[in-house]
Amino acid sequence: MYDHQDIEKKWQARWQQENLYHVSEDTSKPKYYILDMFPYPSGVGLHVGHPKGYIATDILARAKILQGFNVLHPMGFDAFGLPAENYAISKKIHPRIATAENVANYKRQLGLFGFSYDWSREINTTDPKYYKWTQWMFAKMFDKGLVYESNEPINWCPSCKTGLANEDVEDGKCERCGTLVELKPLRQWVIRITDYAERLLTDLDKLPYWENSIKEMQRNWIGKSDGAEVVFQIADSDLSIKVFTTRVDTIFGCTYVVLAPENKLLDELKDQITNWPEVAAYREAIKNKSTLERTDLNKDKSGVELIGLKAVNPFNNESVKIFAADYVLNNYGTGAVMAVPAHDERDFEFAKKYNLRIKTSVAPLDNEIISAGEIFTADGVLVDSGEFTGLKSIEARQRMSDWLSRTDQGGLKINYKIKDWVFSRQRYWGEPIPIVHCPACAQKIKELITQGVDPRTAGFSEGEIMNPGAIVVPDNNLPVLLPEVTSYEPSGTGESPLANITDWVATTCPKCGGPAKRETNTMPQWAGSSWYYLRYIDPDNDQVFVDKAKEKYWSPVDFYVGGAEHATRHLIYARFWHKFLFDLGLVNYEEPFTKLQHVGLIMGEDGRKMSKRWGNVVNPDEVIAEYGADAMRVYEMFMSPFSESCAWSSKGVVGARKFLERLEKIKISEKPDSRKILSLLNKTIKKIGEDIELFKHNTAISQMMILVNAIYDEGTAVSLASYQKFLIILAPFAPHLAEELWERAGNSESIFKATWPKYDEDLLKDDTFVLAVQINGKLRATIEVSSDITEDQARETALADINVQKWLAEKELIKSVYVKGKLLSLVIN
Ligand code: ANZ
Ligand code: ZN
Repeated sequence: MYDHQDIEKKWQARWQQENLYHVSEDTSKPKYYILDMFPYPSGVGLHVGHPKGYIATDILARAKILQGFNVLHPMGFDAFGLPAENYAISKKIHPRIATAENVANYKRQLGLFGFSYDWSREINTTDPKYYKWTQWMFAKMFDKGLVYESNEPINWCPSCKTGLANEDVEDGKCERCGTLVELKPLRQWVIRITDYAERLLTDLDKLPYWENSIKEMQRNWIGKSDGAEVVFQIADSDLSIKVFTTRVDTIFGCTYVVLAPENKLLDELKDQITNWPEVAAYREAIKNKSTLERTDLNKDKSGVELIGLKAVNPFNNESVKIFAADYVLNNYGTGAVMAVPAHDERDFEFAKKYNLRIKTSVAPLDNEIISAGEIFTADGVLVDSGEFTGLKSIEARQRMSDWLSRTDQGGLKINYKIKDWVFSRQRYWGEPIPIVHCPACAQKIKELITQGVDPRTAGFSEGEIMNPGAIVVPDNNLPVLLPEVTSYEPSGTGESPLANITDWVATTCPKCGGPAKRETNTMPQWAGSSWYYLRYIDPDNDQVFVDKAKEKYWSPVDFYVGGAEHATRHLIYARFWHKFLFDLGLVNYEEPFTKLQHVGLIMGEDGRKMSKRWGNVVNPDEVIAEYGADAMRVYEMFMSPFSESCAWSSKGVVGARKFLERLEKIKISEKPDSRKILSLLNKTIKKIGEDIELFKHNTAISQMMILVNAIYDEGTAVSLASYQKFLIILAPFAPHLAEELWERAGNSESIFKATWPKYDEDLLKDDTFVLAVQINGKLRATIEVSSDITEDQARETALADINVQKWLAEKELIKSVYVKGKLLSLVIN
């Protein structure tokens, strides 16, 4: 009888009692660290899509345990941030209480699956014992001068009422709520992640076990761009415009220059711009336009000429018009471009609209004719380009950049698309930023600098000197606890709700003891998740965030599984954060994750994304109650290749359940197994071992199904030895049922204390061979036959073969000789 409810309850309790999944460092065994992207516990609980990755890592963890590894397989909760806070606001429950309830519910649900987590290592990013270290690491970044205060316009979500990092914006919309983001000037803390851009890029080559698609997404996000900067003097002015271009070879075709409307240079040039009111009005008009709208090729271009000003092309001293136009972004390159309408699409569109000159300076190499109204954007050969005429684009770029640096008018320049990390949020539910603002210290730093004294000699850190008045909270005052509040709704003013708690805000400066104010912005959700995998290694340590020797033993993470949506967010932040800790000598390896695997989504039965809106959400609690966790596990692993998305099917669960019911009925036989069964079992052992590692669970399961069918063909019974081997390879997939059958077979210890079976190479060979049939010494037929065929059977089989019969017609068989496993020789007259 397969009573899944009894069986699953029984074994989950037993595992817990025996503390089966508790691990510690053990140098006698190879280590294996398997990590899931930890969930943020939302109010609605898990749907059946969430655990897909967890099932796969659990299978890997259990297989590795059986294979003799010391396996670290932890779980925790990423519980700060907008989803938790928005849920709390909508339900009018304090986020701390709501989060605790949600975590409890998630743990209950995860428990139903029988996962092999070492729960003694559970972490929660909202626990002060945890976020103390998040704050501590931020403070180290601050000390190192990697953090700066800025008032630049940033992405602002009017619905979430907070500033966002570039990574939080998808197609111009807030990644959380889908609202179109605006640009808003805001005081904010920014981390200089761009200092790590080159390493984040080149070290991708050290990650051979990452999926290429994810590495490519990171490369694009980092967006390295090789080009040149060129200085255009402004005619009759001391000022100049620096542009960034990847196509300096086209510069003889430059017919105007464009500044981003926000470019500060405009303010400096104000007095010389005769149509300033028009320019100012344009600036105002485009203020809230999203980056997406501004850069979309298909959107109508707009701009305004700066009348009264001309820019001088350093290569030919030609004076060209200057525009302010919003297709140029202020926060990329230099916020200014040289426009070459003959060779750049956007410039071309703009030039057509404003009737500007279009001048060709690069021609195709193969004399291809460009028809009128078409532009040539590829590399080619320079024309009408002074002394550079005739050069190919690549060489021209090099020579022209050399000339620029020789004449001090620019030169080679590399730009990255990745932006510094906007790290403050104007929300309640996050880690307080461990900074206080002290006017006296600001004054002191100013004075020291005017006296020519290095403020470092007075005990100020690099960060404090860079951000005068911002004093970092010293280690022994951490954590800065998130204060209890009654009203935590976002204010929308650009101030965090913490700003209203005056007795919390008012504090004393840890440097000078004078009155100071606490920073009231909080950290983004990405903060706590940037280093959590390190904390699992040493979760209770209150001296350091992780003991370096333990870290050396367990790191790097061997296998990391999670959603592809994190490719350019969490996975960039965590790699950066890790490199920073590595530079401080606090961790042993430069990259945190050796192997990365993304999970394909599970869609609703109707093929749509599972959502309350479509009413197609399947709750795992119900599936498990009806069919059991093991059936659910087997089904989710069997439904499709792991990284592909696939629709849920209730029929599929029934199929998985039937498979388990069938194998539950297999009996133990006294007789030895047939060669066929032994061969199939050994093939299955080999295949399952390989497939689990490759995350090809679907083919592993179908191989087990083939084996079970073969056992049914032979009386539904196998020898005890074979039966036990089969249970062990089944155990990672259906751990409860495997334990139960293991016990019924007479074992008293958990199946997870057993050893993964070795397969026998000899038995992998097919149990058939190809019989060569010779007639009078000539090869006349080849027939596949069973390995245990007798001489008589071989002759009968040969004589029945039509290729043999052809030669036998009206002839008499005189003699036959059989060479076992190879050949049958017939002699006829
Ligand atoms: C002149 C030119 C001629 C350009 C040509 C391209 C083709 P990536 O690869 O993205 O780095 N550009 C530079 N700064 C910009 C900004 N702040 N906003 C909008 N566009 C900007 O592209 C660099 C190219 O994008 C630069 O090279 C510049 O246009 C434009 F036939 O300069 B190019
Ligand atoms: Zn002070």
